[in-house]
Amino acid sequence: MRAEPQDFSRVLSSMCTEPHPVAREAAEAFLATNPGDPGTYQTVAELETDAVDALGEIVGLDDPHGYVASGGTEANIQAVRAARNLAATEDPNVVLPESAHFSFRKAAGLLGVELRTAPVDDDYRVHVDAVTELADADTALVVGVAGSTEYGRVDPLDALADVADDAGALLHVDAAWGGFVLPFTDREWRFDHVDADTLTIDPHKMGCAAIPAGGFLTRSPEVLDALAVDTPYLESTDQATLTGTRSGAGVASVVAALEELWPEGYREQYVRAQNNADWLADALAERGYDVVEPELPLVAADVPPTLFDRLREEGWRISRTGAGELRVVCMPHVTREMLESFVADVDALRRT
Ligand code: 0PR
Repeated sequence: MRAEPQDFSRVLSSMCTEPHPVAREAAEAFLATNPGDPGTYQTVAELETDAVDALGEIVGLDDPHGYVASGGTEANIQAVRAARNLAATEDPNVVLPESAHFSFRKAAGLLGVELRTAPVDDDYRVHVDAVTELADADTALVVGVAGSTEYGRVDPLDALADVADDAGALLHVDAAWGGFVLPFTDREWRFDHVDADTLTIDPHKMGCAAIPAGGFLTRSPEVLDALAVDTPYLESTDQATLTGTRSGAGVASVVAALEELWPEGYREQYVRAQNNADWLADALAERGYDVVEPELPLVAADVPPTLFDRLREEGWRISRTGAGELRVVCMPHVTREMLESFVADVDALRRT
């Protein structure tokens, strides 16, 4: 094979990043292990317990239950699946913000649940009144996003917990991207602030672990029980994960990254990313573009489509929001020098 792996020097669109060197090393060492078969691959199974405990500390859970999933999609599907399996209705629905990730649409299709989508307000947070109106006795799950894919916003999670409680539904918090930056802000998103039942937090995004490493966490063992199937020919008796054979590389890299970076390394990473996002937002605003205030390290700005296309032709990996804005995610590999060079290209290309 002669292909070069990804060059990150112009990647501004991704929610993934280069893994930390210790995470890369751990991933390589555990490439041939399968935490889906803990009776055989005992070391990686023990590492997964360590990973879940460490993620529990980040999300404010003393006694966490869960596992290292393949990513946010799997974790979100599992949240819907657990809620559906626990719901006492034949016709379950899930109420979620329109800003929720498209993985919930996959979950709904797979699991036969109805999705009820609530609009967001002027600041891209879900309208709690709309959620309240959509929820009823058949609601199995209410979803809130902590760090939304397009604008990095955090929904009013406490209010959503109340709505879920009134409807007899579970609350799921999707912190797939936000989970490793929110600890360093004053936002209330953790299990010890919010009465959430399940949560997604992806080490392969801001956590600097190797792909695939997602996190599915819950406060109650009943949720995992609701996901478990019997496994007659394995040493272990049941399995709650969605996939069978899984990546031991992902699991080991989570433990390595967290040992190395939690909390100080992640704090420094957050401060640098947020400063970069604020700098880019100011630079784009100074040039007359409408910019969405970056509350977390993610910038959206309304630049003309022709400029967007020219920047892509220059090799910048940038993406667009549903509304068509330029979207830049200030991941750890995104340096100030990269952004300066990007803004220099904006200046050069907007005049042509
Ligand atoms: N939840 C949130 C809030 C997410 O942002 C994402 C992924 C997921 C769940 C799903 O995670 P996995 O992909 O690990 O299953 N976020 C977007 C995505 O990759 C990020 C994105 C969007 C990246 C648009 C690039 C882009 O052009 O789907």
